[in-house]
Amino acid sequence: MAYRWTNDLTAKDVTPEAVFLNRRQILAGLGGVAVAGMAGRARAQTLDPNSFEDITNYCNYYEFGTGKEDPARYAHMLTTQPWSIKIDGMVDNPGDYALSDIMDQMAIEERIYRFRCVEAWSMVVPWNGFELADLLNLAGVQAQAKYVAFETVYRPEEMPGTRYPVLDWPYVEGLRMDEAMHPLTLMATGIYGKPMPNQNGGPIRLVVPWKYGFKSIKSIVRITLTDTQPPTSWNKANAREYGFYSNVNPEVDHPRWSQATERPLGGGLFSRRQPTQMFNGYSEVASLYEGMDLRANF
Ligand SMILES: Nc1nc2c(c(=O)[nH]1)N[C@H]1C(S)=C(S)[C@@H](COP(=O)(O)O)O[C@H]1N2
Ligand SMILES: [Mo]
Repeated sequence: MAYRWTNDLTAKDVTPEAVFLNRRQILAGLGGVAVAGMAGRARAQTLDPNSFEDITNYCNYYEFGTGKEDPARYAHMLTTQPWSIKIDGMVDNPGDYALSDIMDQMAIEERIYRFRCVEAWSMVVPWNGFELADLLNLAGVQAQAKYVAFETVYRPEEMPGTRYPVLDWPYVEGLRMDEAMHPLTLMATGIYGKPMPNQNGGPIRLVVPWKYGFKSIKSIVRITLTDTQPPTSWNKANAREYGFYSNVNPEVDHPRWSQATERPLGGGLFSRRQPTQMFNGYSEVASLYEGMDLRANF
């Protein structure tokens, strides 16, 4: 497993180091990057990742408690080795896939993504991982499959937060097939080149950077290909507040607060709200929703 992390990704101008980045990283990994026509020079939007400390100590992982610091305190209780993912439903090769076998077959990339929680805070995370599409192709998606359903591990004895009926456990999420297959959609296995900390969804979690954070389900043990839209935890908990799509959208407010701006984490005293971007800045996904009313399909 080769890590190709480089701090050069935060530089304002991507200089000759760009040679070492593959096309996917240039198009997708930097999010805000536009490949300039001039002399093949790529120009990066400044996207300074939050610190490892910030990213791993301010978390949402309700299976370990609803406080932002609960996951960092309790998630060590979760056994993450060995780990396997059951892939079932409309696939040619259903079965239990050992994470170690999956990792052997995947090229691990770095992706620096903006991350926007529905609660209106945001951060920038240097994830390591592989595209969900690569895993789905390994399993062989059948033509009739239209959605992908995900499930988080559920072990009450290792997850003190599940004693409380905050959500209907296990935590479940879902994507439409074209969203799941999009090259931005990542199965993340690390942060800053380190294995994924349990509190951030170790050993493997989803990252869908143009959607609110709760779509990025943690500690995945099951992936099911289906022809019907799967139930999702937050939608089951409050359908009026949390839709299936949950694309970041500054024009569609949460019923209880505005989504027009967000508070970047880690700014300390100088923390200022910044405008929220449509699709969290990942405008390349807009074509997936062409012709859809994004207010009705929130
Ligand atoms: N299983 C599970 N996945 C989850 C959550 C959760 O409570 N349980 N919280 C979600 C929410 S609301 C957010 S904002 C992100 C937070 O990811 P982070 O803690 O790595 O920043 O995880 C998402 N995935
Ligand atoms: Mo969130």
